[in-house]
Amino acid sequence: MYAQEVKSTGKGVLSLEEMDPVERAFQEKVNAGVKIEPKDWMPEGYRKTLIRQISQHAHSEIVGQLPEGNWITRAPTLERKAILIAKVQDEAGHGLYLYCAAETLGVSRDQMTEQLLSGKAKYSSIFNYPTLTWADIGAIGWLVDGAAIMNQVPLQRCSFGPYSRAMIRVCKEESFHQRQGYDIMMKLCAGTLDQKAMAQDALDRWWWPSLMMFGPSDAQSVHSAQSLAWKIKQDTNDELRQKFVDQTVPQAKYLGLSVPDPDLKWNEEKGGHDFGEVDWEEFFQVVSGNGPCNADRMAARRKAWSDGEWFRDALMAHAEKHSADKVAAE
Ligand code: BYC
Repeated sequence: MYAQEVKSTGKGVLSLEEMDPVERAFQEKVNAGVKIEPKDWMPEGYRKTLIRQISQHAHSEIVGQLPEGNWITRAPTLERKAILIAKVQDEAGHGLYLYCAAETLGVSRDQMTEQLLSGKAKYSSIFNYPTLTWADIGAIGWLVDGAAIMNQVPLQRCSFGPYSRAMIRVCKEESFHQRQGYDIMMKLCAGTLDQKAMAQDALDRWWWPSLMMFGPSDAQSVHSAQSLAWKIKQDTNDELRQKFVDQTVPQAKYLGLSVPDPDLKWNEEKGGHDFGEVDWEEFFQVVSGNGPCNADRMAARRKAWSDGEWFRDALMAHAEKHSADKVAAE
C-alpha cells in the first residue's frame, strides 16, 4: 500500500487503492521519481500546497533581507560590507527564482505580494527577531543559513521540477552564506573577551529561533504527511531539526561557545543529540504576528511596495506605448 512506502504519519493521505485512476497515475509517477512539470496534470491540492510553500519560501527570502540589510552601513570593514551586500542581493535573487517557480502554477506575482502584505501568507518566523549586534550577522549566516541549507538540500529532490531546479542554485549560494557567517563567528571568537562574549550572546539569542525554522513538531505539523506522500518534502520537520542540531553542536564546540540548552547531550544509542523542548508557545506567537519584529517587517514591505508604485506605473506605461507603436507600424 502506498501509504506504507513513505515516511508519513498517514494523516489524511489516500492509499493508491483509494485514488481515482488519474490521481493514481500521478502518484505512481511521483513514486517513480519522475518530475512533475507545470503543464502536467496535478491534483488541485498538490498545486495549492506548492503555491503555499513556494510563495512563503519566496516571501522569506525577501523579508529575510531586512535583518541583515540593517547592518550594511555598519559592517566593520569595507570587505565585510561588500560581502554582506552580495549576500543580501543573493537573497533577493532567491526570492525572484521562487516567485517565478510559483508563477508556473498559475498564481501571479501581484497576487502573492498581496497575500504577503495582507498577512494571509506567512514567511519564516526567524526574520521576526532583531539583529542587535554585528555578531548577529555571523549567527544568521552560520545558524539561519545553516538551517536553511539543511531544509533546502532535500528540496532539490522535490517532485515539482521548477521548485527543485530553483533549489539547486539557491543551495550553492546558501553554502557561501553559511561559510561567511561562520567566518565572522570564528573571527569574533578568536578576538577579545568582549568580542567572544558578543558571539556567545548572538548564539544564545538565535539558537532556539533557528530550531523553530524547521516548523512545528511532527505531531503538530498539518501538512507533512501529504507533502511527504507527494514528495514535496523528503524529511519530516523533526528529522531535519535533529540533523541540524547534530551538525551544529560540534561547530559551536570548535568556536568555544556553549549551546544554550541544559538538556543537550550526546545519546550514544541513537547516534545523535538529545535536546530540550522548543518553546512552541513562542513559535506560534511569532507565526501569528506577535513576534518582536513582525510589525516592523510588514511595515517595511508595505512601504517598499507603495514607494515602488510610480516605477511599476512607468514600466506599464512604457510597455503600453511600445506595443501601441508596434501596432501603428504594422
Ligand atoms: N515560520 O504543517 P507544517 C532563508 C507554518 S529563507 C513560519 O509543518 P509545512 C534566508 C506552515 O507554513 C528560507 N511559518 O507546514 C533568507 C503552516 O502554515 P500554513 C526559508 C511556519 O509547509 C534570507 C503551519 O506552520 N525556508 O534561508 O509542511 C536571509 C504548519 O506547519 C514555519 C523555507 O521557506 C516557520 N518556521 O512545513 C537568510 C523552506 N514552520 O501555510 C536566510 C520551505 C511552519 O498552513 N518551506 N510554518 O498557514 C518548508 O520547507 C516548509 O514549508 C516548512 C513547514 C518546513 C517551513
